[in-house]
Amino acid sequence: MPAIVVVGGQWGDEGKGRATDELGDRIDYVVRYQGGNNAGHTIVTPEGEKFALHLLPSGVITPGVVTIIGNGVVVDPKVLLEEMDGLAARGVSTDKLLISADAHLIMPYHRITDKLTERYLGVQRIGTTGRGIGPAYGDKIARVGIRMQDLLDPGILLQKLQGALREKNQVLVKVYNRKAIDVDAVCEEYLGYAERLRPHIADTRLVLDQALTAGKTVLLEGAQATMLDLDHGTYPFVTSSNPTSGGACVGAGIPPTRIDRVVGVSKAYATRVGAGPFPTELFDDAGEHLRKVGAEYGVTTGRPRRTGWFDAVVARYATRVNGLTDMVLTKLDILSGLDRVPLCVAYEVDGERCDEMPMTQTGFHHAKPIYEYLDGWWEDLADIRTYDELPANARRYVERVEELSGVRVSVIGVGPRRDQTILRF
Ligand code: 2SA
Ligand code: GDP
Ligand code: MG
Repeated sequence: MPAIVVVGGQWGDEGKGRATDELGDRIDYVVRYQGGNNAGHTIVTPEGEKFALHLLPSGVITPGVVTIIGNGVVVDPKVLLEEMDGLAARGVSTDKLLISADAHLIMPYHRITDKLTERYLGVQRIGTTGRGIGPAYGDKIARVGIRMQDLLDPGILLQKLQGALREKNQVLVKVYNRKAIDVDAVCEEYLGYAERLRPHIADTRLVLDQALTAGKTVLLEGAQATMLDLDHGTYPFVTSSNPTSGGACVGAGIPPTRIDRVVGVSKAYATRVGAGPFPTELFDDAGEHLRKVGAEYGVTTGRPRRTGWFDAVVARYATRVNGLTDMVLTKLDILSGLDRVPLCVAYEVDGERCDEMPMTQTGFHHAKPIYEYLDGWWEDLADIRTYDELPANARRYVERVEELSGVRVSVIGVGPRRDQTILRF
């Protein structure tokens, strides 16, 4: 039985949490494979109860689903425990949560460095969430990271902390004029978290192999998105992990031969939070309209999101880089009430038409959208549940998105609730 990847097709916040949750009753395991508590995944039940998840996989809301935090995730244990407690208070069990022994930890000095680096970058800042994500992945790559399994051995934890902080404390004091981090205090704090997390720590790649061999269905839930991918996104304005589908194999320890479907989630328009190029960005009333009607504010930081029209160049790129088999197109309801709906079909880069993603960062910075305009629709879509009931112009929009993106649109979102969904295939 298959493993399915759910990946963001744009710059994040496409509704991946919603797409994962909606598949909940057909899935046995949901795995987060990258990122950390920079993510904010929203789920709204048919009764209107809302959950905003940061570290826990979106399957946690569905009873019986085993949730896994994979080796590719960076875990802030304090935030994780708070999230688990918050769910418990609402009657949601996290007993079935497993955390990879190889997942790296976000340490207090990662959060401090994230904020300091952003401040020092000034106008060139990335616009991070300030959660310590980049510095934690930096330490992983530099081989001075601290992992979940290190929490199980106080001697090793102390030794690794001393090693990591020897150089970092010099930098904090001499470069940034800050206080040095107290090794013993951090060690004690993290050993406290270890007590509670110990029962959840596991060899998750073995668990997943056994599950797949036993015919279970595994969903690999991406955070952030294709255009924020460290290798394939708008570097350096990216996150420090690989949300694209290849990252799912590495970050969960599942081989590519197990993956059967790759579902890309895209909004019917586009948003971005943080700095970096965004060719279809709107700076006028239309952009404000999308932000207001679409409630486009960061789930983790509350920052207003930048808004723009659907970008089919980005969509084609997402199809190609991730090997998408299906697209979930969310928030079609937000586009109701426009006379005409612009769709970016290509770019003009330095006077030339460009149908695919420009090769260089400079090219993408210079990209000007070439729009096609489709007739709009006025009907409220919130209560529509079948494709044929959609206004003809909304169907035309979906079919044009599909044609330009090169992947079938198999699910359409017409509202934030789980049931506000149109299944096409
Ligand atoms: P980081 O913190 O190092 O990962 O930031 C690097 C870039 O990645 C972007 N990023 C995100 N973009 C969209 N949504 C994210 N999650 C939150 C949400 C964001 C929020 O669901 O709304 O609340 O602000 C997310 N996480 C990281 C980030 O904006 C930087 O551009
Ligand atoms: P994620 O990070 O990709 O999981 O997405 P977020 O949760 O950050 O942002 C998506 C937002 O859109 C959330 O507030 C969702 O409740 C909401 N949402 C998802 N799908 C739809 C939809 O089809 N229509 C509307 N109106 N809202 C939606
Ligand atoms: Mg989000």
